[in-house]
Amino acid sequence: MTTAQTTTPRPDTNVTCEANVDENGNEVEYSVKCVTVKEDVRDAVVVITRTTTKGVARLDYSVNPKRAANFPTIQKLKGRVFFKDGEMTATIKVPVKNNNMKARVDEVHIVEISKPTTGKVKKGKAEIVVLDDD
Ligand SMILES: [Ca+2]
Ligand SMILES: [Ca+2]
Repeated sequence: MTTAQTTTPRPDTNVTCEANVDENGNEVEYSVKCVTVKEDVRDAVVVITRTTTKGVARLDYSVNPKRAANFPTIQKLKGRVFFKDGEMTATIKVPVKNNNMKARVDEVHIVEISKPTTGKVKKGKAEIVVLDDD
């Protein structure tokens, strides 16, 4: 008859928290920047910055209208964005559909980042402004 082995819980050395803190030992923070584009830009490139280059990370993002134009060029969007090891910035490409219609107002959308796999969100919301060219 075998006796059940009793194991003492030990710290799991496979778990690494290196991506949670920056070089100064502070918790990693993510910020998203506002961007203004012309309607014929094809993609509005939204830049997310983090306070480290270490480790991989993933965030969720969403794009929603704040001030909708009468002829919108950006659709609602949801997705995920990834940081590779060594990268301090990651980008979201938001497709912009050019049209021939004159907008009453330039449209404004809110891009929001959330749920980073490491660290925390510092500035989670930014505007995408699309300038009409008709
Ligand atoms: Ca146009
Ligand atoms: Ca237009």
